[in-house]
Amino acid sequence: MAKVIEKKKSCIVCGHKNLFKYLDLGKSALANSYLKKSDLQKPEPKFPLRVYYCPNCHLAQLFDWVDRKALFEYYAYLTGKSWPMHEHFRKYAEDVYRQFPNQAKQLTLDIGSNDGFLLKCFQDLGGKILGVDPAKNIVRTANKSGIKTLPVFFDLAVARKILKGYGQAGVITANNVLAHTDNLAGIIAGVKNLLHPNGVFIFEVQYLGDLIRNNEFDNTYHEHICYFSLTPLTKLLSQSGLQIFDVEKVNTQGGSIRVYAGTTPNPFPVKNSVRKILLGEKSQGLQNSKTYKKFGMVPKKIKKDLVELLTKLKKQNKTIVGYGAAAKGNTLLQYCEIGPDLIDYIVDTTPSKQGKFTPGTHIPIYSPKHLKKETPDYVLILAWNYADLILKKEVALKKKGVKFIVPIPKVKIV
Ligand code: JHZ
Ligand code: ZN
Repeated sequence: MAKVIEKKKSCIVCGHKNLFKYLDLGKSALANSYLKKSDLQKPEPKFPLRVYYCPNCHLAQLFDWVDRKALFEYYAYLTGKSWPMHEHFRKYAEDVYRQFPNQAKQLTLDIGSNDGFLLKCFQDLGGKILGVDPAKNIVRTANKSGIKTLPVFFDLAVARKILKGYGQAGVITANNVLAHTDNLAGIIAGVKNLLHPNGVFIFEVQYLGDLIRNNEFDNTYHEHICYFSLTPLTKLLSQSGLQIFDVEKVNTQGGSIRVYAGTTPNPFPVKNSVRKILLGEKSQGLQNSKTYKKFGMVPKKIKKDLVELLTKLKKQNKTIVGYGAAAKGNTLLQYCEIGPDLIDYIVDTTPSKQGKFTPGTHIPIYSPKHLKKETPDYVLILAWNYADLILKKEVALKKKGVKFIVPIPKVKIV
């Protein structure tokens, strides 16, 4: 049974104790814990969802930490099932090969490799690959499909074992992993230990600058312990003998950054991109607690607008369904208290989510084929990070007169 294992009172990066609470979303069931029909009558654990800002190093971090085994050892999200990620990761691997051809000839390790989609792209380019991921259900299929993956949480001990068995890594990647771990120091120490002195550590994290700018409060859930800007990341890595030398903005997950680091002494020249983003963070107010305080008021407004709209439509006898049973959607639905009384069902391409119910709100999830069987009047796009692509893909529904609602950055019908 999942439980809170720690209430984190000090900053993970700098140890500062005087943290400032800026976001309180009440209690929430775990965002990726989809329920079977037989679970619906059972008590469902819910945990507070609160985020704090460190005025010393500017990290934003979760207060209530849930046992990582409950979060990650069985995992519902599959990279390969979100089709826009295919092109993203294919290009990612090509970019790494182009920029770091010598490093890519050595071992490429992906931490939090999920179903191995990115590693497969590296493998197709001729790379020697290895994955590490704690989700036993996913690792099994990754290994079956020829992507060698170790079913563990990556840390220094695991890094040492890999070093013995495979040698140093030229490339280490970790995408949507650093924000998710309760052992940040352990992961970084492992990377430092395993990376070749000329190797490159590349990772993507959702970017706090976009999260704040675009009201993406629903990206808060128990899996996400850290909400990163570049400033605390720079400190975190340098404390462990790694130096960031390049950073670029990427448009995944509502806005992310891809960060490149080498071990000190850094073999790579530090690019101007780093300075530019650091300066941008100052001017955006990411180092000012007022910005966070203001952001803390966003959820209430979105809840009011969304519930008013859906209730009005329901009164007009309109049918409304959800698109994409995303983890973030489960924060949104739970915080807004939107259940099957307003949303009939949600469609999702992930087979392991289909036939299940959303955590906390108990809305049934079906395959996208269901939209043809029971065509609704309105579709609420819960995977709003893909709204443009979904709208393009679903022109047939639009032609039938179906209307789409996007909840973030503000509630609107498109
Ligand atoms: P998507 C996940 O968040 C979980 P989620 C995790 N914690 C994280 O940090 C980020 O990813 C990186 C479906 N879909 O990608 C697929 C359709 O049905 O926004 C997914 O279930 N049809 C690791 O879950 C969901 O929507 C479609 O056309 O918030 C999207 O989830 C498309 C494009 C997606 O991430
Ligand atoms: Zn701090």
